[in-house]
Amino acid sequence: MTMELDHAGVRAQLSSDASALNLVEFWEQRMEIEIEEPRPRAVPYHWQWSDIQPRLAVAARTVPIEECERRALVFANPGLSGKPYITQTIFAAYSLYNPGEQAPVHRHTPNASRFVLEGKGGFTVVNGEKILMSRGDLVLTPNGCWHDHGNEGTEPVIWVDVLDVPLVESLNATMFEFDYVEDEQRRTVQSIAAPSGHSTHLYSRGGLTPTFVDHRRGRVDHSPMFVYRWKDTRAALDAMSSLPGSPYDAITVEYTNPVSGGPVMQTMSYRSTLLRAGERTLPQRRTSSSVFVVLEGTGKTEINGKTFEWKPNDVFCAPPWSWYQHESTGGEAALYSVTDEPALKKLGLMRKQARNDDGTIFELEVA
Ligand code: GTQ
Ligand code: FE2
Repeated sequence: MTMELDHAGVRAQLSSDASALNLVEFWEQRMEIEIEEPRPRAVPYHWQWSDIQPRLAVAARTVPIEECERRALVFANPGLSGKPYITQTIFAAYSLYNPGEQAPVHRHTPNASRFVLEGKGGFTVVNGEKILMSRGDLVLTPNGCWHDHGNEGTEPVIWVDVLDVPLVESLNATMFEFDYVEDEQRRTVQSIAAPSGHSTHLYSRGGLTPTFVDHRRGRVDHSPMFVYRWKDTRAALDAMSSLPGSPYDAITVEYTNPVSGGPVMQTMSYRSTLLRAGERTLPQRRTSSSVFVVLEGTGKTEINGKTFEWKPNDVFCAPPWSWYQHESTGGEAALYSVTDEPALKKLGLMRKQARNDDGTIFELEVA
């Protein structure tokens, strides 16, 4: 037996021993570990309202609410092998409730929100506060807050749910609870315990915070204001619309916790962007992932060289570290977006870059 064979034999034995001992040889997998740039499995993708709306209508006719509890068509990013995730950290879905339907009360560790697209009469009860909503309103049901939904109107209501389900699940911290008890009885809906308009009356005027209430409204820290009205957001965007804005984000506002000034939830940041007529942002990329919902206008967004032309109620996503830039093509446009930026920031992993017209790439400050 030669030395070489010996050596090869020893190495082969090492490999099979390692495998039997549940060890992996670093040098066999280092390409999977020493990654130079983020390698998201999620891909840039766009869902058109014209494809979704008829299927939601079929689901509304044929899937009883008792069977589904929440009648949702969930975005499954084609890069994520059929998982119901729009990016590796974010879950999103279109939900439809027919008049009179109800989703039973529950709570969970994933943070959740809905952003209303159609219909009047939809409501969510969050920790005893009943919130009626209409187009463009953002309603929060953060980690640990009891919530039930319903539709007391005369037409179907449709909204977009956004949750941090995959992020929480990647940490194996998912918990859903359905055993809501009031007066020692198990209930499927909450009784109303807060005055109508509570969140709005207490918190909706920027720069003024009430001193006579406990701002903690749940098990963990989050915004005590559970609803952000589109009419307020639109008015804010309008009031800012003659300012230069940002070359990367145009006129963007973040929905903030009125007490801390920080994001409304610990893991996700919610924003609305106004693109002025013909405005085109410069390309940027971020280590966070983004989900966009078109509220007003038409436009196109280029993500990693692919162009997505959008219309109202369309949804699209930009995975981490993908270059993206927006352009309005029919007058003003308004985009609503959600990112996992607060989670990345807390972990020291948030980075942003921009690219100039001449191709130069430079770092943007992470605020
Ligand atoms: O509205 O409470 O799409 O708990 C998925 C899980 C919606 C909700 C979803 C949920 C909800
Ligand atoms: Fe929920």
